[in-house]
Amino acid sequence: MKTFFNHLHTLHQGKVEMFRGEMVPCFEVAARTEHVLHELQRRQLGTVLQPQGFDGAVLERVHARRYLQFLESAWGQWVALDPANAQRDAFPSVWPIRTLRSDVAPDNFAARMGLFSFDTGTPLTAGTWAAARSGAHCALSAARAVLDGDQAAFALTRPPGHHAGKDFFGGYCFLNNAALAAQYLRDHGVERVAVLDIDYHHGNGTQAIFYDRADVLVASVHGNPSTEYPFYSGYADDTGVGPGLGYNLNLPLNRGSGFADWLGALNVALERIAAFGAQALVVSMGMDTFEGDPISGFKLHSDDYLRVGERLAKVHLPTVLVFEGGYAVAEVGINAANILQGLC
Ligand code: Q9C
Ligand code: ZN
Repeated sequence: MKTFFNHLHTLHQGKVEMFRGEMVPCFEVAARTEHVLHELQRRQLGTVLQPQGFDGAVLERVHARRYLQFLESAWGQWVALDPANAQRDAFPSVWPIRTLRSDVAPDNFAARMGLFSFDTGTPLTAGTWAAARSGAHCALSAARAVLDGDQAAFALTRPPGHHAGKDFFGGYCFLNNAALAAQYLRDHGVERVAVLDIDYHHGNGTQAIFYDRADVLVASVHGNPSTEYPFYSGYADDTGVGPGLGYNLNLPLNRGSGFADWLGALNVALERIAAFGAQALVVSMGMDTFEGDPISGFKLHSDDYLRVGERLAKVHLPTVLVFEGGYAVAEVGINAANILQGLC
């Protein structure tokens, strides 16, 4: 299987995120993808390639132009506020919640940062834009490989993507890699695309991007948002809107769930995807369902990921896999490689 590795991922290196009133070291670190790369190479699970280039217009198929322009210019504007900011990650500090205007983009940088974000856990750094754009190109390259006849392809990238919406970042995500891959498949002749999101956290960005559409089915198994991030999205009664009604399937499970319950939910998602008549599958492959994950609450074991890969193989659809979360750094390579090995 081809793996498109984001060779620029280290350009995104957050130092800290805010947690319970304190700045704590980032969980989303560069070593994550390096462990996965190392394990894939050790097991000889396929060819590692760099992404191809894509026109900027491809990103605009999912993201708003003014949001992309914001991301591209953000670091320079952050440093322009104060030269000392060059040593500090950029964070928002104010947001346009209900009753405030979110239709106008203020000139003030902090105000614009809040307009385009939803949490204080997602540092923006000097190389975030370059890393995120190259990561999007990995997902698009994987979609291209599948269009060209590969049965499966893997985008090994960070920062992750599934929390990023059309015009917002958050949850460590800036560009929605899985949504870009799904849209690219749609734009190149695949009529019905399914996105399966198996990250521990609900992929609120992906859900929102396709929420009013019947051509891309989004199905997700994740922690119950009543207690788990991102809290304001991912409930079972988020089912889609307008023409998209019935084309969004959320299968929340309570914190503490183990593999038997999780696999039951996965089977429900895959049955819905089969009934939909999907012609291609995009998997948001979060590995933070692992029992050892420091910020999550499911109890999957390393061997379980072999079974996950085997189950995905039985779907018999051309499949783009996109790396998402997974913060048990020492084990994330083994767990991700287990899915790919089970799939092959
Ligand atoms: N102190 C992904 O897995 N913060 N994003 C949780 C941790 C947000 C996870 C609190 C977690 C976002 C792609
Ligand atoms: Zn996650």
